[in-house]
Amino acid sequence: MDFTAELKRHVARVERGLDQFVPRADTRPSRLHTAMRYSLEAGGKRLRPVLLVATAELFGTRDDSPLAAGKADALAAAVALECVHTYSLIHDDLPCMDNDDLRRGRPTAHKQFDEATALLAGDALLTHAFALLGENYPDPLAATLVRELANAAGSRHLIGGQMEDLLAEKKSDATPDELEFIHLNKTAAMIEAALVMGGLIGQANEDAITTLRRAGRHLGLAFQIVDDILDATSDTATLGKTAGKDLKAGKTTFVKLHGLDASRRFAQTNTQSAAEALRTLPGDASFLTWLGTSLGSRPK
Ligand code: GRG
Repeated sequence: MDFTAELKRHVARVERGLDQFVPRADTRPSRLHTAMRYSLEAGGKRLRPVLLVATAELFGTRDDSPLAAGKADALAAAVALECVHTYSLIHDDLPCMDNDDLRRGRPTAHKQFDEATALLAGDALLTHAFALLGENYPDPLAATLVRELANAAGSRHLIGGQMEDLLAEKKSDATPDELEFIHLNKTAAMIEAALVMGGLIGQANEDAITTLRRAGRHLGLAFQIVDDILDATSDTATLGKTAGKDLKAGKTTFVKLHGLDASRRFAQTNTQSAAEALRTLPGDASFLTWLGTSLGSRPK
């Protein structure tokens, strides 16, 4: 399989889905819908939605697959996940949080529009995600997907991870346990949700869902460790967001706690654990494994 071509196919499909499932910019109030699309369309790797559709395909949901009969299409859920992810980025960049000027290579939403519009665009993307799940999936699948996404994005995971991150930033000396909580929840939970939601849409059995959870958690941890490494070693132009910010702020990261070499080893170990879990799934998980592995050497 040509994995790079496969990745391009998935990304192109996700981009079309974003256009299809998000209200047009001229929908009233146009300023709000323009801001929502501004942040969504700024690019981004589309990692989470690609993981979701690729996992669903692993269980036979591809439109032209003979296995697809009776299975739901994964695209609306992939868009929902990217909407939640983009909301979290918009809010993370606000002056009351990370106060950043650059995201996905463009001025952040509050710089391009204003703080109130950015706040509302984030709120609207978050809300829209759940409308998409409710509108595009039959019961009981819709309820299961809503529960999975709400849990991953909620106070015990994404938002909880962000809260502990803000608290840890103030004291500049987070413990390894606090750092693990932050990474598992702020980053890994949404990556875990990508794999699990894909599996749910593909009607994966309970054992497979448990395996997807484990793989997602390891992938998420590896992804965050590499994010910390890139913050310390890359530059703003390549990343499309401010580089060196964590170090400058004295923030505790994997790199600060363990050093670059150990961080690289830690990322590799987690990638391998994810690959081992994926190998036990029915079907050909080689694309997912390749994608997970390539995240370790990603430039941004
Ligand atoms: C405001 C509730 C709330 C949460 C914010 C996403 C987030 C939590 C903070 C952003 C800062 C950060 C380093 C988060 C860790 C997860 C991460 C690396 C997000 C960036 O994801 P990418 O690299 O971004 O997939 P793109 O732009 O490629 O989609």
